Amino acid sequence: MRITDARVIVTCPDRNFVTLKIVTDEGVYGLGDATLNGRELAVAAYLRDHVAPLLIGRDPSRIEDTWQYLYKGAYWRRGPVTMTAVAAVDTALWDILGKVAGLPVYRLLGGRSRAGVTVYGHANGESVDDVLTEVARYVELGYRAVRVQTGVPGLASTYGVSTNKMFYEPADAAIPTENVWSTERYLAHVPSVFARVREEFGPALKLLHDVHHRLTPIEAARLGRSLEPFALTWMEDPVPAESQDGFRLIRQHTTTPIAVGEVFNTVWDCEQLIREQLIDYIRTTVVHAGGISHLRRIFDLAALHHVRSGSHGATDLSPVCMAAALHVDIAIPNFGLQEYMRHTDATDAVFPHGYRYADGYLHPSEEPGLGVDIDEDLAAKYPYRPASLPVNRLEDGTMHSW
Ligand code: EZ4
Ligand code: CO
Repeated sequence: MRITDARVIVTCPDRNFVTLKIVTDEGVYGLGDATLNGRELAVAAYLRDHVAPLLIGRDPSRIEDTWQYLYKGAYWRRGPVTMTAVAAVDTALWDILGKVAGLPVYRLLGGRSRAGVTVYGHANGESVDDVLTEVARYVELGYRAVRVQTGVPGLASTYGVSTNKMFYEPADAAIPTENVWSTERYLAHVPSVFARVREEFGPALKLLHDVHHRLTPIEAARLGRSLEPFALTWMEDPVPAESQDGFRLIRQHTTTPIAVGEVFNTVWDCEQLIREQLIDYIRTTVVHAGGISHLRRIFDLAALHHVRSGSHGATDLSPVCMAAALHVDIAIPNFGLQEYMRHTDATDAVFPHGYRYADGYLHPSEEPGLGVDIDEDLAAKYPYRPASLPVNRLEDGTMHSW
């Protein structure tokens, strides 16, 4: 079997997605998600101009060799654009392998390790009362884990608080929206939110919170300590993670578990964090961390050091990524949680898929391969629309992490 075509499909059914479709001479094809929020066309060009020509004529069953060829062969290693492109190829090749074998991909990864993939949803609201209503809605839907974000008194808008409750979409304008941030106001507010949520919902519900890289290590240590009475499952992205040493300081001060990694691209971004047990959950995912092959390598390293998976699963990761993530999640020994933000009806129509939600769990498709498709005619009806993630400034105008 040989690869005859590698097409890049850019579509915007309510938001932008980039998809790689690898076609073979036997008619079998595979899909890979290549969406990098706000930088979609960079990955599309990387794939179209630099990767697709190298795939033509290759044997699609040589998944590891193709990964190494694209990673080592480019000379320029790592980085979100490169690794998202490599991920798309890898994911599509696993899809093809599954279809050829007649097996869902998770069975090629060693088979089922659990009954279902525990997912968490996003409860968010301007006020604490609003967020309690949202948490209740997720509990009613059967969720066992909920991420809680609220507005901060004195700040006009806050990360993670949306108007459309089921489809949080931060990339809201072609030129980035500007937000204002105050660490002082935030730190003074968050513990009271979790006190109320715990009081209402009791001890069994898993609660999570995303700090979105906005604190320094000692500020994050203070937040973690102040949240200890409310027993969070994790505090996410407490500090920008370019400096892995920062996590050691947080660790010295708090038992609140730490999750990080949605912007990581390779095992090298987290190997110190994992090896030194500075984190509890690693949030790398298929699309941004080199595909199924590389993600499994990260999770295997994590398993040696008591670190569990917690893959990113926001709306900007397409149903192709979600399908692939679920095959990994169901198979690995050290699965923790999977983020699950629902896609809109338009997105689901462009990407028909066999995975399904029931009672707090997602279940991967039992179809051969990933169990997800793309309707190319429908995709063509939704042309690309420029959309950027917001930026963040402190109250005095200083640029800050968003
Ligand atoms: O801001 O996916 O945990 N989830 C998140 C996301 C990210 C977006 C960025 O594209 O932090 O909502
Ligand atoms: Co996050």
